Amino acid sequence: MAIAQFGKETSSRGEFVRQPNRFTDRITADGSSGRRPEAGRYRLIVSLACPWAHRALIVRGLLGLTEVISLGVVDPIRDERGWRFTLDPENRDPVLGIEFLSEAYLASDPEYAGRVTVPALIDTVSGTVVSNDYPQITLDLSTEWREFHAPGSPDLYPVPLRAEIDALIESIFHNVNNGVYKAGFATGQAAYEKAYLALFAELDRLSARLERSRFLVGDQITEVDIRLFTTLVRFDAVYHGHFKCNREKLSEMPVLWAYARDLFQTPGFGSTVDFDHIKRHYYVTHPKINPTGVVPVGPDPAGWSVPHGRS
Ligand SMILES: N[C@@H](CCC(=O)N[C@@H](CS)C(=O)NCC(=O)O)C(=O)O
Repeated sequence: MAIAQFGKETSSRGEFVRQPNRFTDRITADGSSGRRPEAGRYRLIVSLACPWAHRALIVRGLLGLTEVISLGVVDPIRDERGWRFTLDPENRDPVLGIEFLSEAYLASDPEYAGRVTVPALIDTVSGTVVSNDYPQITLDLSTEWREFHAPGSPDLYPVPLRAEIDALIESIFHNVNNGVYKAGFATGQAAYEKAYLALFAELDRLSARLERSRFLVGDQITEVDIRLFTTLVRFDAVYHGHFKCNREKLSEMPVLWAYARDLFQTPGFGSTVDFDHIKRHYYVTHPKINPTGVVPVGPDPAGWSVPHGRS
């Protein structure tokens, strides 16, 4: 069996099995979780390369929470000690005062031995991790932080649409968001092909759906569009080549490509996309997949600004 990129998360059949999220505390509007929303107290740590962190970055912006929840951005390249704050003066996060995200994880759980992941929501008072539970972080920003939402901000998780949104979230997570990782991190042919087929079957279903409606659930952007977007925007730059998801490029799937451009051109989306961080992260930090660490120059991002023609 080939050597896996993440050995502890690879099954004997060569399948990638993602680790559970360790920190799952919540910040709730009524404080019943022991924490309530507070302006300036919590800090969101992201990598601009990471699709799971990217969701939180988009939602925070769309809801007008940028002055309420501060943002720290890690270097897209991890060293053996993990995510680093080398983009900040003196290589330290200016608010938390730490050089490595692992310091916050270990302050929260000195025994922590899993991967130190982004996004992470940190309590700036204690310096500990409140949550690295990325699916819950965005839902809580939408539903529990309402008192701080900017006037007129969208409802990304409307109550009457939740059953439909949740069902799509589930299949998109398994087949697309995590599906590209299952293809890319597979160490066996069968595991890879299974993930590849499931991915493109789901993309075909989504494409058919998006032929009929502008967004995944009706004519408004919801949480599930954001979750699909963060995978689609990385597709041609990374997943098509590096993760071998190459039946077609996104730019060769007309409906999905126009839909992705529609979102990209919506305020709060395109400005959060950093193709340099995205490409350097994947191509440099997966040495089992790309041993040379050479980062591709293309594709030309100019296509993202071509009018999408959707309405
Ligand atoms: N928390 C989830 C998802 C978040 C995640 O995987 N983030 C990636 C970046 S896209 C990360 O932080 N990886 C750190 C590592 O692999 O050491 C997980 O543990 O799988």
